[in-house]
Amino acid sequence: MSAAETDTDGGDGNVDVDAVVIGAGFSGLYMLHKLREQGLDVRVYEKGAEVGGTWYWNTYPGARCDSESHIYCFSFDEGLHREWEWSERYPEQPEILDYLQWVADRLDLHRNIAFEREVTSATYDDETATWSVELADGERVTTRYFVTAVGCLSEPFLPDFDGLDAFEGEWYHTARWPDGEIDFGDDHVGVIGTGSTGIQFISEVGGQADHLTVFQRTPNYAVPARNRPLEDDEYDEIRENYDDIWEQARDSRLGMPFDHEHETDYGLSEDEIRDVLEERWQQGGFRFLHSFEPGSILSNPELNEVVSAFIREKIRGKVDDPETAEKLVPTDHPYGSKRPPMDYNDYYGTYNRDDVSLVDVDEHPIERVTADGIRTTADHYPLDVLVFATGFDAMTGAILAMDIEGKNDQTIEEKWEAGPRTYLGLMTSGFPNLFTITGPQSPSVLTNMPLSIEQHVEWIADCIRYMDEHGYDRIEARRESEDQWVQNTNMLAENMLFSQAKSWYRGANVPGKTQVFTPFPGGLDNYREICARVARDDYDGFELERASG
Ligand code: FAD
Ligand code: NA7
Repeated sequence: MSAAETDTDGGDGNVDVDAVVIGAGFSGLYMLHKLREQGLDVRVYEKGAEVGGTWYWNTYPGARCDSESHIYCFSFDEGLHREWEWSERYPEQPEILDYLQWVADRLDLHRNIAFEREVTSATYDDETATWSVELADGERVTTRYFVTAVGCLSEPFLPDFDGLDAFEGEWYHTARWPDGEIDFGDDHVGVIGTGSTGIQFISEVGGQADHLTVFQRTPNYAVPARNRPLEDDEYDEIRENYDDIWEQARDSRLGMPFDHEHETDYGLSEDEIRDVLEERWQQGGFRFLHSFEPGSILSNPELNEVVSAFIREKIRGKVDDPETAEKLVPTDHPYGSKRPPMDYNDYYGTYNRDDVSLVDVDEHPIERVTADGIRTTADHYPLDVLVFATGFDAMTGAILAMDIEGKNDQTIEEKWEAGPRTYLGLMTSGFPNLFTITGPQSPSVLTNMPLSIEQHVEWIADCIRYMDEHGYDRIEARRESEDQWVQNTNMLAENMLFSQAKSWYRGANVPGKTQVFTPFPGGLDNYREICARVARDDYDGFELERASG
């Protein structure tokens, strides 16, 4: 369906549409629904061939979410979360994609979405307070509001290894997995990366391939997910308490409705702490990070060391070969300072298999990809298939992939050269009427994202309604408010343990990327209050203008 054919009746006066939204994942779907409900003429551009975003692209074996299913969905519409029933605690990618397609059908969203259309650039015109958005095929669309719903984890990162183009086998990045089943039966498969994705892939494919070689740079703390089917009675209970569940999740640091046993470990003996951890270890998932108030685990080095040591011990207990076990035990970063991965399928036990081997590429870095495998500084590993579970250019990659030019011909790339600069993660000064859903310096990836996404979508929609009701045609973040917000976010992160890890939160995974902590670590609960106060105070910290000046 081409843009010209999408069901829009043309924007007011001098624009084609009122709002252009980029992306048709959780964010783009809800933003479209919300703005259309407000009577705006909205056009969504999606470079994929269907809705789903993350769950359209990440179809690798073992892909599933690590938020619990009953909260990894939309909460804004009672009909949606009461009617949809998840099959298990952590659904797999196909089920999540089905859910998002079901939502798009239920809300009749497809008619405003143009698929296989990539936005490549956008230019702001201060005269008319409008954006001219350009697509890869050269088409241009003018709009009042420009909303990026491009995702925090949608720009795959592929390390620039010499020799990849001469590799004679098959290679894939997990975020651009080919359609259809791949039979690894007789293959010697190599996988680079042991983050959340690598851990899912390895425990799924270990035993399927003739041999699986894992190239690990940094060992990770994987906590058991304790996945299982969701029983009917359990679902009945969820439905009965859904309003409380959502309220508790919204009013929490991570957007998850999990109580924590104790605020901190104050006054607890080491054994008492271990008992708390053991009980939460049995519950699994992010309930383990809620053994104590998550903020205290992520900022109190003594408590964190007790938690980290607890997990290290568990890892040693699962791996037969002590040498391999030591390679798998994280010692370079505190638990939680990198995104905590989940273990759905006996990840550490996978290394007890004869047909699975671990290569430490921190000790012996990868030199190059050869025609038939990988060469490290210590050895050569023949491979038929090479899988890059090497993550993403997170938080900024998808935005900076477009050439976005604001006031005074300044591009976002120039503006963010020393790291992203936003106010609330929602707007960046010099780029009026451009809203970034789950943008840098917002809670985003430190939370159960559907709730952060809903909060941003509702805030943006309310803001646009306020502007329309008050006759404003442009809104822009004030530079001083932005500076304050960036400073505040950096200070919070410095006071937590995040600074002690080379993480994608900080862009440390992408060579040459400016390293700053990009999500807002102050908690979704606190952040919601700040955003609500800003809106209540007539959008304090933003510059609002009327066309009539
Ligand atoms: P996305 O789903 O990333 O959608 C963005 C869309 O924008 C994509 O479809 C992309 O094609 C499109 N797009 C980007 N640039 C352009 C352009 N220039 N032109 C046109 N289209 C464009 N979060 C959680 O909270 N819990 C989890 O358990 C969880 N698990 C995850 C597992 C994986 C493997 C990954 C990769 C992420 C996971 N996340 C998880 C984060 C996940 O990204 C979010 O939960 C959520 O799906 C983001 O939705 P979104 O709509 O904001 O972005
Ligand atoms: P991550 O968490 O960024 O993991 C990427 C992995 O790839 C990680 O182990 C990296 O090691 C490794 N990596 C990256 N570049 C290289 C090079 N050049 N050499 C060797 N190893 C490398 O991405 P995921 O996809 O697993 O997870 C991202 C999010 O998506 C996650 O939070 C979930 O929500 C899903 P490193 O640790 O940097 O040493």
